[in-house]
Amino acid sequence: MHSGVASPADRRLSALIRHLEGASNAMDSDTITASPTSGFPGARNSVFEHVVRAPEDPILGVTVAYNKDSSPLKLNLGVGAYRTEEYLPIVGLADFNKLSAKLILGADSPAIQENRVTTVQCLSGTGSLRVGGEFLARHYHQRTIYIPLPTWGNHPKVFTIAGLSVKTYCYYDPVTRGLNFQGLLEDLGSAPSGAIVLLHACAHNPTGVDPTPQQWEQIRQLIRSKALLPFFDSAYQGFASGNLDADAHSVRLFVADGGECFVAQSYAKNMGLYGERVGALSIVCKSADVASRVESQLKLVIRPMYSNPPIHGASIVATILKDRNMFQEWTIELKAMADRIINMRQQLFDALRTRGTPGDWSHIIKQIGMFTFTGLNSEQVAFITKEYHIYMTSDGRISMAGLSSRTVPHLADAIHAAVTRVV
Ligand code: KET
Repeated sequence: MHSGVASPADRRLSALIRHLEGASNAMDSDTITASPTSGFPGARNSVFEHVVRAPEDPILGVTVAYNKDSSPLKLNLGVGAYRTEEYLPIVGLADFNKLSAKLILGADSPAIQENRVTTVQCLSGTGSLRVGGEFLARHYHQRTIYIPLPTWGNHPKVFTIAGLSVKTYCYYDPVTRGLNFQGLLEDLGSAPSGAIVLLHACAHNPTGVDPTPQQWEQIRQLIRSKALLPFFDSAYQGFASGNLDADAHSVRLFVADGGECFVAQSYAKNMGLYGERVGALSIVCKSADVASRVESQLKLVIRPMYSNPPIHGASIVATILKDRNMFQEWTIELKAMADRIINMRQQLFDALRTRGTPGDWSHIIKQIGMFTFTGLNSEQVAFITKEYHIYMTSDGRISMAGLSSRTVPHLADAIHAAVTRVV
């Protein structure tokens, strides 16, 4: 399997192989027990009450039926694979899905215990957003999604191609370099009832500006009072504060009120699995019955898009999430990464102060997550790239993860020159 020269990635994967071997035996022992649900006694019905149960896929559905059969005589001649275990189901690795829901919603989440969350393995964060978007375009009565201004540049493209109509809501105030909370409340307050709202779970990209817990609570109240549908993008869980639970606070706040929401998770950054394309889409519903019908329709979105997801990355994630020691080791590494980024912020801030660079640079240490939204304009960015060979997006966003103590002085020199020479 791993022939040729061993790259660092290959070596990392080889180190995991012994854990992966025998993983299938361990899979049965440590799963989340699903209590029978009586449905959530909410005031309103699910917004997906009308979703009908989709039939199983004519080919992959044969394997689903085969897997459920307990007869020792069973024989699967359905799918065109030399060995039937070669393909994952359309929704991905069951263990990975359960563990992913647990990671974002919390180990003791009533929504999980009540079986009203459906989680499907998708192609990293992007694929999770895309599948969620397309499901909404097909089955939800409101096809407008509000995304923050600014946001990750791929959001409008993903949701437009999925079939939604994209609008923006106020988020960032360039003057204060902080949250335009009033503008946000006004824009969401005047959104049509039922509209979808894209929220960055933590470490907002590109601004590094997150609402406070009190502001999140006000946002939640507004969203619920207007029956807006929250769609969380969680691409940086653990990367903002270094604590997985703290970084899931916003999502858990919304799930705790019993209402419905979507969550797209990515393991690209927090597990360094960029190239494995491993992520998950969870849809929290009002009842187990709705969740299972929603899942049946998610399969109809996925099957013609890419059929079923790859197995390797999800196996790595599941192996780490279910092993107490590996999980512990991972949380320690995450904390170290988050702390290193915070340390880089401090070093860059200090370096600019030492140089007497004009302007208030305190936002560098205030912002959260991987990125600093410097406030440099596109001309200054072009100048820095041309004269200093430092590359960043034209909106002035720099990835703090790419910085080291060795390169901070070079960047500080470049920023200093840009703000003093290019207006
Ligand atoms: N959401 C956000 C907010 C995000 O920043 C990214 C990636 C993704 C989703 C998708 O990540 P995936 O690799 O599909 O799990 N952002 C970085 C990389 C990229 O643009 O693809 C970035 O902003 O640089």
